[in-house]
Amino acid sequence: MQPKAIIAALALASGLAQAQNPIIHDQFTADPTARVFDGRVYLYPSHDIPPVEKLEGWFCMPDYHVFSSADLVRWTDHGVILRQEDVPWGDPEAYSMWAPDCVERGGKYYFYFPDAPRGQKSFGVGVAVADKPEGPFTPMDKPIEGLMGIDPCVLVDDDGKSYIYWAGMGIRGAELDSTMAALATPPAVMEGLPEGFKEGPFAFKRQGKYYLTFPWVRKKNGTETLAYVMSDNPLGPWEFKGLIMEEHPNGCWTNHHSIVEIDGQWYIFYHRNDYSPKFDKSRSARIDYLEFEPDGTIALVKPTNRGVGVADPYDRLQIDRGVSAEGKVEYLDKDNPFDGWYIRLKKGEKVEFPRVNFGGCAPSNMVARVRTKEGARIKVNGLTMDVPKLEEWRTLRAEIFGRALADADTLTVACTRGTIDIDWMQFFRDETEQAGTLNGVYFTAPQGFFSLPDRQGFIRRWHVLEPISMNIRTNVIFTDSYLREVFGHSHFGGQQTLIPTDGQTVEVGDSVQLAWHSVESTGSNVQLYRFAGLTGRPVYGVLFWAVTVIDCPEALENVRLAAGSNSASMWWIDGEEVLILSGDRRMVMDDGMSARLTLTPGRHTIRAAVINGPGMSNFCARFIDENGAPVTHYLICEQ
Ligand code: FUB
Repeated sequence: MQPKAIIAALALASGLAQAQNPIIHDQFTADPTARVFDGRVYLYPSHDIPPVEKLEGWFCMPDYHVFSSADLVRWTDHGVILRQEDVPWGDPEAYSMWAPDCVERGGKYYFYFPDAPRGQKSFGVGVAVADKPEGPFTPMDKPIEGLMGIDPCVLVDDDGKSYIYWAGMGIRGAELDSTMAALATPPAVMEGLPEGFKEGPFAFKRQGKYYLTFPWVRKKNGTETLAYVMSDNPLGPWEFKGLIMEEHPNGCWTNHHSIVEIDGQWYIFYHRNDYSPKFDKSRSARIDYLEFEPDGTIALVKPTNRGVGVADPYDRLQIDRGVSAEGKVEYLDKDNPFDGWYIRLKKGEKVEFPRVNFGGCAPSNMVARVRTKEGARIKVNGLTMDVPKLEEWRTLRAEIFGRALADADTLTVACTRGTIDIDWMQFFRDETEQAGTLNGVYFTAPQGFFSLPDRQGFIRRWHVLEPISMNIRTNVIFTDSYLREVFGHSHFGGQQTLIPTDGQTVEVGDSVQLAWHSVESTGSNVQLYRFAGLTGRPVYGVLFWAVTVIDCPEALENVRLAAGSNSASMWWIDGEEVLILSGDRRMVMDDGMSARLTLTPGRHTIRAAVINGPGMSNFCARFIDENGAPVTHYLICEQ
């Protein structure tokens, strides 16, 4: 089935998109430590800001925010939880609040953070405590004694013991005492790690094995990979196992990560300088899936822009974050990377956006922010959107039909003509349609006893019977004789005489009860396909009956009934056949016309039968005069 795309300009207000990579869109977020507390994921990153003068070209980190998410897709910023000015022992102007961690123990949340002690050129690690994961956190008066270094990470073991790891002349570790703020054992260099610069330790336990993971510069003049060692003991000795992630392809020197299991799936949180391509000390947190091999080793993670989680297509999908072998991804505005990206697709290229959930509902509209110099055509899971030439970015809407997307879990956008830039896409379902009411976008309830033909003379008020199911696979069978036979067959009592009321039912075939609905179509074409969907009936292989009554205050002389339908139809006035539209038809206004008619003053019944196999059923009907002008001086009434 080929849908028809209607394109109209829309002015949509800009809003926050869902979080593909990077996951936080309005600030830099480095060194992301993720923890799960009470089923919710909390993210404790550090916060890069553009460097103050004395730190030009270096890290500049004044405070910490905490973020949380229930689905790894939408993130809530709970605001600042600790500022450098709040740390009693810290230099309030050092901007040295590097990679933190947070763990829960006995109902308290312990936040570990590096900072520069006042008057010293080194780093200490402080602890701030809260009753809730999002704070408020109160920093302790002094840093952890005997610990000099950065990037603290705490492992709370199954036996209740806790261990702290940090970076300072290699990776070190020690047991914490029960206060969670003092070392219970002397710091020890972790043995068994590879040569080369290392920092940012993150330790976790899985299936009885300890994993110590860390950023590692494996090559001379290289940048950081993520690597790991394993052990049977929390403080080693360790055995080197290999890489978790290779160097960033864009040259970002640091990487820093955390690894967490959420509902049985493992994830890696890490960073890259997505929003700061020219300065790699302004970084952004990302997430990807992480898998273990059967022997417990970690499979190499290839960073993606798509990230993790299931996206809601009824919210904006940053289609440029999809997977594309050929499409070129560019910043929307090179001077303002926080504006995000777009993807350029040439004819024959495509982008796939995996893990979308339409919830089994067929969207009725597709909206895309696009630009194309010469005009282009895209196919979205086979649904066509023709885009006219647009020099500037525009938001376009295309009406879509059918259920092609309802069960899709990957959105595939392919360019089949021209070249197109796509920023985002969003789908809309007609909420009233979902609710199954006929008082919505395509139909409203008729108001009062009378309605008028519209300005073009179209009759919008009808009683429509829920469609009768027919086993029709093709519309080529709709010859005049076929139609006369099918429409002449008695499907229900009063087929040619009944003027129904809203909700009245008729019995069709063997005990199938179908209801009549009184509707006012919101457009001049009566969208029977939508009507069928809204009434919960089949939309293909269907026979519709429609009736309306007109009241002529004076005679309508030499008028013609002009109708169009998808697919074939037959029309009667006061029980007399006046028009047949046979064959496999598309709906075109005035597609067929009756002979000249004169309608006497008073009431007349117009009845239509529309039959369709695999197409989108609809019809339109009006009276026109001898010059083809619409006839409008009559009333359409309830009975
Ligand atoms: O964010 C500042 C430092 O950069 C971190 O502490 C290191 O791990 C590196 O990511």
